[in-house]
Amino acid sequence: MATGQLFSKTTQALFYNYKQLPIQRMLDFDFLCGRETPSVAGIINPGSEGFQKLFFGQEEIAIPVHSTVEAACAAHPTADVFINFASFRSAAASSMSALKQPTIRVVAIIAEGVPESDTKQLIGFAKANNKVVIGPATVGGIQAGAFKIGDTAGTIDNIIQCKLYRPGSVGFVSKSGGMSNELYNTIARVTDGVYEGIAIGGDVFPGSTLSDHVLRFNNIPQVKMIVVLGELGGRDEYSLVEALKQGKINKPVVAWVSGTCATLFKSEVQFGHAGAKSGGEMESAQAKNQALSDAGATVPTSYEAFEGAIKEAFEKLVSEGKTTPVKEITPPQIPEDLNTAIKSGKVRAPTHIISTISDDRGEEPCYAGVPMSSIVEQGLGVGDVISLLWFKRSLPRYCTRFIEICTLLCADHGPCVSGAHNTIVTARAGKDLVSCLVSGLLTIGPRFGGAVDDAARYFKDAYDRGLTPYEFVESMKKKGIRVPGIGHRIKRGDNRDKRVELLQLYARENFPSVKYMEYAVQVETYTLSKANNLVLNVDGAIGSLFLDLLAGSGMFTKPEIDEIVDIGYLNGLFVLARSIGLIGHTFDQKRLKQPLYRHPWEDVLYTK
Ligand code: Q5B
Repeated sequence: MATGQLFSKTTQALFYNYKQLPIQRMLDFDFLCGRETPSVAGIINPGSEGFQKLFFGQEEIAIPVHSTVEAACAAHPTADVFINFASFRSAAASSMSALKQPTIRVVAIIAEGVPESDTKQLIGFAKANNKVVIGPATVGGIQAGAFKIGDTAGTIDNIIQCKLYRPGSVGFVSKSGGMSNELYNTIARVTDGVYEGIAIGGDVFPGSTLSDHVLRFNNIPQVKMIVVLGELGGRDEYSLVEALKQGKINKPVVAWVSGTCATLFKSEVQFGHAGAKSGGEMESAQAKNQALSDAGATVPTSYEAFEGAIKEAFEKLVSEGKTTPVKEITPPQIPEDLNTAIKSGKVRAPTHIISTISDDRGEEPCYAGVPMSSIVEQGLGVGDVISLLWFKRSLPRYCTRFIEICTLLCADHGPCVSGAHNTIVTARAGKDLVSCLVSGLLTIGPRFGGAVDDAARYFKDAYDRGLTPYEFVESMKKKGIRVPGIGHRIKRGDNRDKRVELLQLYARENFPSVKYMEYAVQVETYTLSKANNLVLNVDGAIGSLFLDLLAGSGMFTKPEIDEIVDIGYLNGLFVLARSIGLIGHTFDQKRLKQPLYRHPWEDVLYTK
């Protein structure tokens, strides 16, 4: 392993596998330490590229996302740490790719369960190429006040409590990541804090060992003493014993090997980590503690006495003038995330959208308060769903059936009508479904299919004001307005629109009152006396009958009816229904592989 510092205040990392929380925690730590550049230069998210927005202090920054390790390293040649959040399945392959990059110096592997044979290969490659592997099965490490790997040291509150926002003078290495949090706290209480802390991970074969890091700490001038937390199982601690015996470490070492309780069990016990299993006397915590003590490390009598031993060693250094405790500083306040602040009731924020018809936040979506499962269980249909989502209430079955009949009858009216024609031309131009659909829908308006609302408005106004059909039609004529809902290109007095007849029949049989429809029929009688094509058309039939539905069902107040007519809900019925046909025409043209449409010259009058 290279001697000395692994990280500095300008170290930047590439983060493999996008995980919002640990990256944000790294960036928050950066802010706390007063770093000028974010410690994450780029993210590698296999298969995707672009940017991820994250906070750097109060500002939002866009961190580039790359799809491969190679692309990320090429884009960020100064980022020399690779933080690997891949799963145990892909951690080895991606770590090897990173180690092979000339720009990468340190690789931290977070995943647990990486096959030991793969780890051995990584270790071999790293050693041969003078690179450092931390992990697998590690939380990572931290250089106080400079750089932090992923979730190391936990929450910002914990980091502040452990004073990790500025360097102290203790080098700390541990097998366990969880216990390293505990020790950061202990060290902060009884010394001037951690300079650097590394969790090597609990696997049988760690990428770098306790002694690797202790030897490194020994070469860092700012580190004045070293704290080691080992655990039972494996022989890693013995390389540290050797280094101590050989006099390679000249700074005070306070060490404890946890797992002394293993002797209380009758049989061999596997503790949390893969490597935490006493394979024999030599690998027991007792034997390793004894060996470390014999080699010159300060080893307390129990874990409880560990804190006291660290305190004593630090105070000795101070009293001997070998170190001066670092001056305390106040870290900056990290702006709280809006969501966290809202949850804790500290702030309130205005919403940007108001919605009253559906809610998908609970266990299942609700339409106007009715859960989806209840819609299915009650055997409700599309008419009921329209009634909930458009009118925000459950209408009686005869009403929802009427809505469904409107939908059935208006679903299509052949390829020659405006909407279908546009859709067909669009489909033949090779456009996608949505383009074909909207190109057809865009023709719906006052002349074609979109006269339902106006028909309702004018019929209601005329009827409510008590105008005779004659007065109504003639007043419209005077204003130069065609009566909406009257007239058709192919339907005639002697060739009525079957749809209109079916709707009228249904309403006469099911509605309590059809006064508006009867009025529309009287208007039709008058207009037919003027011209044979001025029939009550499908728009007029739906418009007048919906007025009867609104007024007769007893489900709407007068102001609510006025609002529905005023806003114009009813063209929605035609739009919804005709979408079915327009989608069908799109599929039809594509299925028939129809070529680009070109209108024939002969069908155009070219004139000046
Ligand atoms: N005249 C529908 O006109 C159409 C008159 C009128 C007074 C009227 C026309 C109209 C109102 C809008 C309306 C919905 C443009 C129609 C639909 C869906 C569809 C379509 C499909 C489907 C047809 C001839 C003479 C002129 C006009 C007069 C015409 N309408 N007078 N009130 N409403 N209606 N739209 O046949 O004296 O000669 O100048 O605008 O309700 O879109 O199947 O095709 O399902 O897809 O082109 O059913 O009625 O008649 O313009 O040659 O006029 O009648 O003033 O009088 P036409 P024009 P004059 S349903």
